Amino acid sequence: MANQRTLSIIKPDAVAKNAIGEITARFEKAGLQVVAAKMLKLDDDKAGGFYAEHKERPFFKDLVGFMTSGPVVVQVLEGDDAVAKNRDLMGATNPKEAAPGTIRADFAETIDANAVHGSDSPESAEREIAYFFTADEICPRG
Ligand code: RTP
Ligand code: MG
Repeated sequence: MANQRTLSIIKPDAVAKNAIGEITARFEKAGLQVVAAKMLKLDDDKAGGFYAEHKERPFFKDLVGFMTSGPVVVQVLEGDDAVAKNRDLMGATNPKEAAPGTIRADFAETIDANAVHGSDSPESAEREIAYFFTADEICPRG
């Protein structure tokens, strides 16, 4: 399986629950390495730009409002099949439909405040990583 990178965001609800460590431990235990990380308070432009693909959707305003409601932790995760592996760890978008043992099942209650974001394809990952990190902020272990 190819080595890959993906972008993860621990969203404001999970940061507020003091779950940064527990969520990051799940990534690490699954064999993903954190190769870049920062904590940020997003503004409307940064959050809206990140979710630009959803601009015309009815939930867009609420989504931006939620993502700017508190600090987030943005990480680049690296490992075999990182994009799909992270999506598996996260579980379904709606926590009520997320499989037991997934991050969203364990840390989220609603589709609006669903604990984590993960890139949905290698192409999205490349774009999303560049949206938050410069090349010199990424530190592969070698
Ligand atoms: P994310 O981008 O945050 O990782 O989530 P995702 O791929 O699982 O879901 P996506 O379709 O990209 O939606 C982005 C975020 O928008 C909110 N959403 N609300 N009310 C709704 O029907 C609805 N649908 C999506 C969710 O918070 C989702 O994470
Ligand atoms: Mg998405």
